[in-house]
Amino acid sequence: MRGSTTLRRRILRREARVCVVGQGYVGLSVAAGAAIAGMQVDGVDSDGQRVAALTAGDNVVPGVADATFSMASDTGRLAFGTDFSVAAAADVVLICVPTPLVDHRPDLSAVESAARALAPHLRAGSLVVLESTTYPGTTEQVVQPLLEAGGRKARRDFLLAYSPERIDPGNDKFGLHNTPRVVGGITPEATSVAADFYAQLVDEVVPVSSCRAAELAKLLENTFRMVNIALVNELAMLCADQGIDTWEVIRAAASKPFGFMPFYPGPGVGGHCIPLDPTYLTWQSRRDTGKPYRLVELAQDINAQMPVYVAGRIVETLNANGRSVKGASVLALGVTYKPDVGDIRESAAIEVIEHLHRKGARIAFHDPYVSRVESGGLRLRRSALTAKALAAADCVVILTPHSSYDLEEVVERAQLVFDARDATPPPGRAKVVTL
Ligand code: SAJ
Repeated sequence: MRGSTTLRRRILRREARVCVVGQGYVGLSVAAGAAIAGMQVDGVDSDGQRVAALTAGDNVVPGVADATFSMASDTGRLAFGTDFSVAAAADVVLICVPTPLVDHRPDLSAVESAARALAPHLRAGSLVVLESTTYPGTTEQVVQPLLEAGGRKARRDFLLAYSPERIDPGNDKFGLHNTPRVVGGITPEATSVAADFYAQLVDEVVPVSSCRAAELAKLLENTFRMVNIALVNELAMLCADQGIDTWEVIRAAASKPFGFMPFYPGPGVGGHCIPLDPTYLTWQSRRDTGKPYRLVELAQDINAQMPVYVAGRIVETLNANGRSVKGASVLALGVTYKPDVGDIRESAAIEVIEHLHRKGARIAFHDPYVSRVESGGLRLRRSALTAKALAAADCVVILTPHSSYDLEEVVERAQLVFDARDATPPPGRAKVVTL
């Protein structure tokens, strides 16, 4: 590309100006990282309220540590706006917008509108990187043509690459700088310049030969998790049929110091990554090859049935203790998608209590992060977690074991406990049934 030497030099000297489109936890994290690394950064977002708050120094983005945000703000090199024309001054443009599923199909509308908005402003001699999680082929087949509609041509006028985000909100062990970055470009030069850019932000860069390899690597990471969770979820069903303690089996298998990685059963798979990313893979495989990705689709089916299965086990537990689920008082502890994260997206715990509600149970819930649940006919306000409430419930159900819970106290006070996460302490488990 014309100007690539100048671009690379500006990047290596950290004089490059960076434009980050999308100021969610992914975009703001990388914008903050670039500012802290010494570069001038413009964070662009279509949400004017979010832009105003960030400009005022308020960290309104869950998943970005306040310390990181204030450190970046204090550099004076981080500005926010809604105007895409700032891209005209940018050496590096990062696209970090959401890629949700709509009716189980990838929705790239945010990526497409970002690319369309950037196209007229794209500067000759710049680098564009897509970070949003997506299916193989998106960068070259969707983003590149939209960017070129502004008159600039990829390879000649701008370089284009893909680098998947690996930001894990709330993870205080791995952050932007110490999580290796996979980078793949439309040309070796694009890969190399993009790798130079990320090398200014992270300790380790992992270059690959193409955008598609990088796009697929991200999907493999999270599909790997989803499939292995399904493996142990189905194991839990088999163990229950045979009276074997699933958790004991997994702990025993995990004693193997090589060739094994433990996963644990539960009410199902929630969150903003694991339930969604594999669908990008299965959808693209069917669309582009006509072939199903059978293992992944089967694993998704297994995980999808866990909320109903867990609700069924709770019904059996009530029944075994002389209670019909109809009219039974059930106190659910933890409704977020995983412990110690205040996020209910795709939460399997909420699906479990919806099923119990439909079977006639009288549901109450507690969760330190959630004050209301309004889903599937449920309209609930958080109940107080008191000794009285624990004792009064026909069954206390542990769905998401936040670390703030005193589960010994819960078991002590409750008449009956269903523990979907093997979270309760061993002694005194007489009235505890585990998944
Ligand atoms: N889950 C199980 N059993 C397990 C592990 C998870 O049932 O053994 C369930 C959780 O309860 C949750 C869902 O699966 O409902 C997803 O859990 P997760 O631990 O994968 O957490 P996420 O969704 O926050 O995944 C993110 C991902 N990070 C990014 O995509 C950048 C994932 O790649 C990380 O591995 C994961 O965080 C992590 O390790 O915390």
